[in-house]
Parts: sequence; structure tokens; C-alpha cells
Amino acid sequence: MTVKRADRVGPAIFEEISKLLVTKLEDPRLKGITLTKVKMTPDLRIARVNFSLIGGQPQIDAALAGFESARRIIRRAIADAVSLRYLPDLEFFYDPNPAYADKIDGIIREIHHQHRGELQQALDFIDQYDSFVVTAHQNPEGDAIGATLALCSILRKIGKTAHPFNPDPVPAQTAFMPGAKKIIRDVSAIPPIAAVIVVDCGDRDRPGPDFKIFMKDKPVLNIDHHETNTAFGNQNWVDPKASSTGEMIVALAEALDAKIAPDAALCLYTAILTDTGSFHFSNTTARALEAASEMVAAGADPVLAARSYYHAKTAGHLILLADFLGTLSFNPAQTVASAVLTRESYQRAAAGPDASENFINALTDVASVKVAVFYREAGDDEWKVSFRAKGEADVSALAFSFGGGGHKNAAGCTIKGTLEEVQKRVRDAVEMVVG
Ligand SMILES: [Mn+2]
Repeated sequence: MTVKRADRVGPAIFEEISKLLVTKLEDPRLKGITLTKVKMTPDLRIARVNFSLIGGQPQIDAALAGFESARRIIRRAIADAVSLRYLPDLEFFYDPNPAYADKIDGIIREIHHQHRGELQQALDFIDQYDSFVVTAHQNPEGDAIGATLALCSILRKIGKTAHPFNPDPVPAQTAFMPGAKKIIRDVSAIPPIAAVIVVDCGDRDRPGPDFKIFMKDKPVLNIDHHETNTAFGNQNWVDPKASSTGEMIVALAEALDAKIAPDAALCLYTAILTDTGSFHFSNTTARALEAASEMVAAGADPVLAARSYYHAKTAGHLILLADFLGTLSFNPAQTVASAVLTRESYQRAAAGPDASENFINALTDVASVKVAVFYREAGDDEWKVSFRAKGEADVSALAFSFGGGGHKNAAGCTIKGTLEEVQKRVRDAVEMVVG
């Protein structure tokens, strides 16, 4: 227990001294110093404070002297901020190899400032139990599978038992992630566990109906980055500024002082890669890139991730794409692009609707296109219509007017009628949107 507690006290003291360095400590000998780590002895009596700086031995000696004279101020600040039975003694060390710690600490520091209490609660939760089941949402994608598998790996690293669960099959494009084959799919096959961790889920329905019942009488930790998260867990760590749950797990591992194994690093890299749309979306933040960079440093192979996730399609996928593009049409201003796929096309390509999931995005790649429309035959005289909008265009109201829904940039609905009838109705409505 003391060892785990030491792991939490270290980051808290780190935080305090970091703050002091930019606020109160005006000693010129302490300018340009970066803390790299604060390591507690298991009895919590000594805090080993590691720092780095640019310079040679004279600068190191000056910094050590600076810390020496600031010792009293630092200890008082720690006493105020961290409740400890004994105020720890401080030892200062120059860290000659800070590259890894430096970068990760940037991520951690920011998360600490914004969600310090929540991260702390997540650490306490993990501390409290010995065995976990980790799950994500149904129809999992890169972030869901990646965060699930990596978190299990990290929990095992710190001596816990952890089982990955998902009710749905692992999609082919995420099957390369180490451990994907071992994900439990039936709640009745989950071994006895003490607690549940749900990742990448905005609410308690997302892991599926069976798991919702399963977790009813168990302590639940909710780790997620969706803004709409309902805080359904007993403990909730929700950070909408995180690009992905994967990015949060990178920070969690550091806070737990658990070294991320290369296999887990690949999972987390893929989680960040896919949730940022290969670093295309607006959530491609410095923090996301830092976390991805750290995962590459920890052994993730970016080429393997990209090839496996994006370049492992079936022949049917391409046959289907040929049909899709064969129907491509534009309005005269080329601001609206649309394409169609019939049930016959899917049959010929031996592919399901998921194979065409991203086809519509290719239409918005055209510079002039503001709105893209994809008509998919869902049944007799029944069409599933998907919309994508770029820039200021908003397709959510449009989809809503046809009984569907979605977001500003991506929405959909189902419309009854022949293709010609449906296209006519949609065309008129879309023209209103693009003006
Ligand atoms: Mn996600």
C-alpha cells in the first residue's frame, strides 16, 4: 500500500515544485530548470527531486545551491498542498537523461492542472482494487480497442489482474493490435473481478445491454473524452480536451509510474492516430502529438499501425468503391457531390454496409464541395441517406427534417421512395443549405 501511495505523492510534490519554479522562486540560479521526476521513498520520508537544465557542471552546481536555499520555502508549500503525516525531506538530483520524462511531464502537467482531482480519483480507484474488467463501447473502433487493451496491459504491469471485454467482434482493421484475439465477448465468461473500468463511453449504455446489467452492482471507473459524458461511474475522469481515450491512458500510465510495453504502445498510438483522423482533425493538439511521439519512442511502429488500419482492405471494398464512384454526380456549381450504392453492388462485392462507411468522405475531398450526399439502398424503396458538410454548411437540420439526426458536419436519415423520388427531395433540401 505504501508503495502505491508513494506513486501518488510524488506527482503531487512534483506539481507543487513546478508551480513554485514559475511563480515564487526568483533565484536566478533556478531559472531554466525543468523538473523531470519526483520519486518518493516507500516510507514517504524522502522526496527525490530530479531536475534537468541546459548547461554544464557550473550551472548544475548553481542550481543545487539554489534549491538548497529554497528548501524551506519548498517544504512549506508542500506542507500546505499535500496532506502527509511526515513532511518529507528533500533531496535534489541533476537528471542527465531527461528527454523521455520531459515530454511526458508536459502532458501530465497539463492534465493535472485541468483534471487533477479526477485523475487522482482514478488513481485511488485503481489502488483500491486488485482485479478489473476493462470495456469500451459496442461497435468498437481504434480508440475503443486500443485503450481497452493498453489499459489491461498497464494494470498488469502494476501487479493487477485485468480482463478486456467487448460485446462485439474486433473489426478486421483493429485485429492487428496485440491481445485483440483475447477480448472476452460474453459477459458470462468474465472471471470474477472486483471493479469495472469503462473507457471511451459517453454513457452507461454504450458497452451494450448485457454489460450494463453486469456492472450494475460493481464499482465503476469511467475514463472518457466525450464532452457529452454523463459521469455515470462511481469515479469519473472525463477530459474533453483529450484527443482520445488513448491519450488519457498514456497520462494514466505515467501517473501510475507504469512503463508502457511496446505492444501497449502500439495500441495507444493507434488509438490516437485513428481518433484524430490520422492527425487531420481539430483534436490534433500538441498534447496528442506528444503522446503519440512518446508511444513511438516506447516501441509503437507507426507504419504497422497505418498499414494495418488504413491499408488492409478487401478486394470487395475496392469493387464497391468503383460502383460508388461510377454514380458520382455534381450540381452545376460543384458545391454538392453525391453518389449511390444499391443492394446489388454490395452483393457483387460480397461486402457489408461497413465497407462503404468512409466513401462519402472522398466526396468532400473536392475543394469546391460543401455538402456530400450518399444514397444507400437499405430495403425495397428505402434509402439510407448520409450527409457530410464542410466549412460553414450544417447538415444536421437537414437530416432532422427527414426524421434523422446527427451533427453539423455529419448526419443521416432514412427516406422511403424510389431513388429518383428520394434524390429529388434531398436535392431540393440540400440546395437550400449550400445557398
Ligand atoms: Mn475515442
